[in-house]
Amino acid sequence: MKIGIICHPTYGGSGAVATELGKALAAKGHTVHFFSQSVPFRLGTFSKNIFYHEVDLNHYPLFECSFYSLGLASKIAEVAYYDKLDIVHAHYAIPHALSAMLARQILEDKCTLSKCFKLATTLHGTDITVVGADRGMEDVVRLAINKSDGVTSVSKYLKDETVRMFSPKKEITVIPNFVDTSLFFRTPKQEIREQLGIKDEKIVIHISNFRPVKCISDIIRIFDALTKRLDATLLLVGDGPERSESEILVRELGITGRVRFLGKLDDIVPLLSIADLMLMPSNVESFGLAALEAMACGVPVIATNAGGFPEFIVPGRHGYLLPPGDIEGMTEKAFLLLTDDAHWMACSEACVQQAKHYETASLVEQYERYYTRLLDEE
Ligand code: GMT
Repeated sequence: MKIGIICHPTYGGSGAVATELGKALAAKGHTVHFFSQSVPFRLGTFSKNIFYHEVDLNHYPLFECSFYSLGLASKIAEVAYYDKLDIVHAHYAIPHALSAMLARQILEDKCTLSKCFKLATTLHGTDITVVGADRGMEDVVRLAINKSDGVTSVSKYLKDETVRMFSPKKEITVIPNFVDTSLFFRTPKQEIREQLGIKDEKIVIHISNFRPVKCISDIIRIFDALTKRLDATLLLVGDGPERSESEILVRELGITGRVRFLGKLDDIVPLLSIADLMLMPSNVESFGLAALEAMACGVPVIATNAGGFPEFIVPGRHGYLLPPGDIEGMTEKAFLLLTDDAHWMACSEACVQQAKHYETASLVEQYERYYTRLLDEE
């Protein structure tokens, strides 16, 4: 198949899912064209089946807006026409599915619609939250969903939310996030601990784009309470709007010596491999890919019982799920996991087994079958 993938290049789950999907499809012999504003963060090195098309943000001095969506539409139309794309897979309804719809309209005169690409749209969550915050966007998201040939969501939670808010005309298929367990597995390296100046203490980790929804201050407060009872280091990987406030809070609590802000890192396996606990106290996560990647590396997770987490984290077996904002409860569970070695070991092993149910190969096959189904439909 010839597949176009539209994704955000930024540090975040949707870009990671889209990029890993495209790489895996290319490795299976499909031709994959990526469309993005800059090179997606996990795209990596050359592959003969992968093509990358950068979309110009087209800032004109006269206008205060960017023409990204229009530039993207025209780029998709051009590539779809000359490279004969079968499928365009938009990661996010807005603006990506809308740009793909516009590309189809551009092509209407050039090819009959039956020969034009099929549009698959994957919802990752923020489409829905954007509408939650701004009802004025509702119709535009509904249009993108209803005009796609097929829509997938990354969790049952997100599917239910989408049905509740948009009453879409078509069935939404759940295809969860995935992890490549041949890359994400535990290989603890002493030199990583040494480079970080960590001796025998426990290591707590969090990885995200530091958006408010991630509740970074809760992480810092849980960790602060924990360090009053045991020796530990907190690794904060990633960057984003909450970073400065978080650094201030760490200084105010007097725990700068125990907290490392490591910034954005592509290869997180060496850090996950030495971690004892992942904290993800997000207000909501449509799935929570970082938690799954941690589990593949044998790291139990303490997260919230909101959104998609309960679909793959079983409390007591892979970590614990608590209500958003329950700092005290999360601290207690973190303390339990970090002090009961037998319990930690059982959780760590169960996490590795659970991650295998979300193996890249089988989820990529689901996407392939999904594309084939769309292509077979009239
Ligand atoms: O979590 C983020 O802020 C990034 C966001 C994205 O668009 O990259 O992640 C969303 O998509 C991921 C991949 O499907 C999911 O694993 C994340 O849970 C989801 N984030 C939220 O729902 C907050």
